[in-house]
Amino acid sequence: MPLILHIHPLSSYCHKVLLALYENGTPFEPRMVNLGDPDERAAYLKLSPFGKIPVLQDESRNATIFETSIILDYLQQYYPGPVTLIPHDPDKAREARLWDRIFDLYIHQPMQRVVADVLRPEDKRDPQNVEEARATLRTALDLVEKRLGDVPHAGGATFNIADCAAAPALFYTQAIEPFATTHPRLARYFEALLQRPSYSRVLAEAKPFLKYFPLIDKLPARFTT
Ligand SMILES: N[C@@H](CCC(=O)N[C@@H](CS)C(=O)NCC(=O)O)C(=O)O
Repeated sequence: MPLILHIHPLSSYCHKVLLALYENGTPFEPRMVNLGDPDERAAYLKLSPFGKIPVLQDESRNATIFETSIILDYLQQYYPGPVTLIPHDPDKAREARLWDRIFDLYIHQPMQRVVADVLRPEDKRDPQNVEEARATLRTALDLVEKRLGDVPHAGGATFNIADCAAAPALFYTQAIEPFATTHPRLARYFEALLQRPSYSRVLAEAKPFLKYFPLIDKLPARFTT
């Protein structure tokens, strides 16, 4: 029974898990979720209590896992591959998890707050929320820029969970707080992530859907043309 991953190809949190699966060549069946369809949404809420994607289903173990960091933890425990997503050494593991949290909470989430605001009707927009999200993003980008002076990967010496979190968060952040010239180490790090076959594949699969990203005109043209 293969693993099933409920996803949408445009979803940045889905990219985080896809990256881990592709890095390790883990077999799985992708299942597209359309949260805009009321029936599909109602069925999906039984799997994912907050209605978020992705969700991993492992029928062979009767397990349904949500929250991307926990999905990666699960994959490492039950479906390990050549890439160790979370280091076995406890101190290194804590470091990798810390940077996974920094990317999710202080880059990915504020990036999504800004995008969500663009999607709202004009009279429901919240400029203060957007400015606060942007400020958090800028603080986090500066922090990662400093951090990358010491280590080749955000969470340690080799590719790990923090890199899975970083790639999709940084991809969409380019449309909000472009960092290519202001944060040279971060830009080099992001370029290195783009060179990985796993991430090229994720982006190639997302490309036909990018036209639905509301800030597509703010992404560098090389990703959209
Ligand atoms: N903390 C969650 C975040 C997942 C998340 O926000 N997914 C987005 C797609 S990128 C989603 O499902 N959004 C739909 C919604 O919030 O209704 C995780 O790490 O899995």
